[in-house]
Amino acid sequence: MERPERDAAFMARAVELARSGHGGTSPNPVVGCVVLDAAGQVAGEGFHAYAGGPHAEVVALAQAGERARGGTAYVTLEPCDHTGRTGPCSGALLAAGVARVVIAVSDPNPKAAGGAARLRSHGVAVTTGVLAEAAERVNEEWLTYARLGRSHVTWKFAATLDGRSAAADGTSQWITSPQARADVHRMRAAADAIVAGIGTVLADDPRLTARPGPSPSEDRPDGPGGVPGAGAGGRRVPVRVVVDPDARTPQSARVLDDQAPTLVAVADDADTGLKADLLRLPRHDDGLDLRALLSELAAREVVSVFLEGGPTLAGSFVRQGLVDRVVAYVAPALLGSGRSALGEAGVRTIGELHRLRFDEISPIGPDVRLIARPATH
Ligand code: AOF
Ligand code: ZN
Repeated sequence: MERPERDAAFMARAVELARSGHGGTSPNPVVGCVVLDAAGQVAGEGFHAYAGGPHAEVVALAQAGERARGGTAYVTLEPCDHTGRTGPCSGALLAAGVARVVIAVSDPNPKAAGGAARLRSHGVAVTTGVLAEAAERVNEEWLTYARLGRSHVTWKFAATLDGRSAAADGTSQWITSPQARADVHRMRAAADAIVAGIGTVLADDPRLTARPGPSPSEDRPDGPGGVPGAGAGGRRVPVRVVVDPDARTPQSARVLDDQAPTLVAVADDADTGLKADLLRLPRHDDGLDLRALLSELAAREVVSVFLEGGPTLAGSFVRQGLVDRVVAYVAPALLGSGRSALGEAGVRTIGELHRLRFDEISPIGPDVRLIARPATH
């Protein structure tokens, strides 16, 4: 029997469970699952914690044991129907005797999809699309990667209330608070790649490494920095990517140290003797074809990109329509003249402005964190 309000409430819990896996599952999705017994009581909960680990459904079913028989499973992503790193969840749900499965979002991965159809063909009642928006949001990086075959891009910047990221003389230290910088580190550590432009590498010589906690003395203010270290659960260290069309990265740049892998993206006609892992890409406008960059990164299982460092590069990403999420840390301060957070973004007249939507507004210490997405997303 369908009960929309109850369904939404249990799916909301499954979305929360999925969120617990965030930052650890790449290149796999975040997935949450709640299993009810036949009487409608919660019998098991689970989430996917790391690629290669048990799927959310399997974790929740194990907890429920025999109580799953005749019960209902709520899953944020269509149960898989394949044997990849682990066995098919459709089969596990059938073996457990679950009578009904409620799904938020269909699986866009052609290798794994088909779980809903298999369950239905075995007489299980299947409801889809429940709380789809929230389940899309929690898994947005992976869904972008799986649907579009490119990495998902978060552009992060810190600025004053009047939108400046550096003073007129180029200094930019400590626009935002230590709390905001700690928050940036948490976000950065959850990404698979940290991307900066050659301008930032030449101006600031950042390490572009990520680690979980704040360490202001080692840190750069609002640009990348910090000491290396893996995030939770021994996950991969984010790969560092320098967008450097003309191969101007100095061999001595800190981004080329041995603390994390680094890719230097150069134009396919760039002439260079740089000893580094080079990624050759077509040119586009004044820079590189960034869509090609994101496809190449996706081929290397980079699901999520954290873009920082450089208004010029950020402008190119915006111009090429490749920013999926903007995270802005805004300090209650004014600079007036100074460098804008965003460079040339292809807007000639007001009708061409890039319209976004604010999705989250959170105070962080004395600052504000704004999360916005393109109005079309
Ligand atoms: C997950 N966790 O909880 C669910 C997934 O490589 P595998 O065998 O782990 O399979 C990965 C695919 O399984 C993944 O791309 C997605 O399509 C599907 N569902 N994956 O990692 C889960 N339910
Ligand atoms: Zn599965």
